Amino acid sequence: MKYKTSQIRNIVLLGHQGSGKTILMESLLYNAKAIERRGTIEDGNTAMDYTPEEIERKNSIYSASSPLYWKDHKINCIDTPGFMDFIAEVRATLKVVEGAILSVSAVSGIEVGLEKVWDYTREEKLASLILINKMDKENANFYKVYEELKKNISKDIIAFQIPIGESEKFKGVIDLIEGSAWTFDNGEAKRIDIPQEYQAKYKEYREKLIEKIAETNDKILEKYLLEGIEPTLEELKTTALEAIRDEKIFPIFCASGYKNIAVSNLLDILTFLRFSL
Ligand SMILES: Nc1nc2c(ncn2[C@@H]2O[C@H](COP(=O)(O)OP(=O)(O)OP(=O)(O)O)[C@@H](O)[C@H]2O)c(=O)[nH]1
Ligand SMILES: [Mg+2]
Repeated sequence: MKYKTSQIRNIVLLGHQGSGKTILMESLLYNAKAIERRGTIEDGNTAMDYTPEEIERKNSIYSASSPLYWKDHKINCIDTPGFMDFIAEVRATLKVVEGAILSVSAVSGIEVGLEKVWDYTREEKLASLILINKMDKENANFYKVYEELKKNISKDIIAFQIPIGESEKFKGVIDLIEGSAWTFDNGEAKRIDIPQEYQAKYKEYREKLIEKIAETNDKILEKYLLEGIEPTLEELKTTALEAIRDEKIFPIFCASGYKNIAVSNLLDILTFLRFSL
């Protein structure tokens, strides 16, 4: 199949060492049916860390890439090493992509490697999504990491999703724009009603998101603030897309690469995000 430019995405996975990029890539590849089984770092059989040195050291040394075919799109995705000694190589890859996913551990939060790649992506003016990853891990804390990111990285970071459960109870996400909730079975998304106990949180975070998106567009802001008219779903999506592209906002998503939870949503989001015009 031939892909038009509008169906192609070129993106890079960035983040501190051990923030889960290679394992996330494993789930992305699995969902896109590029591999039949998901490998692990411990077994040394991941698609991206395939060199003897990487298998031996149990971390990425080289950038590796693979296309992901998803819903009539071709997403070229580069997995990069987070280890500081190899960061020079990472910088070069930023020249050939249009967007970045910055992986942050839901347990460790901000680490020096994240601060580095954040600076690089700003220098390169790359549209950037932030993924609060490893949501299944003991002591994972989405809200703590989210607040920390807003305070110390950028006030323009804003949640597009909130998690359903955390650590061993992490089972899915609520999409704040669409107003939908999702749980996962072997990576496959199943739509559910927003659970009753999440209604208040959903409303609170959705309102913050709408406000933030509206602030990037005078026309929508005026309607929203002065006339109290909420933007339509279409307006929200278009305005969000432009704001992400212009680096006015940096959306937060959450997932567990290891358990393959909310990874297929990420693929959907990437097909939606036309980074370049
Ligand atoms: N619980 C849990 N563990 C994870 C997850 N993702 C990765 N891990 C573990 O965290 C460790 C590091 O994962 P990697 O995927 O190699 O991290 P990375 O960001 O590619 O690391 P570098 O390539 O060194 O920068 C491994 O032991 C993984 O099994 C996750 O979603 N949940
Ligand atoms: Mg890696």
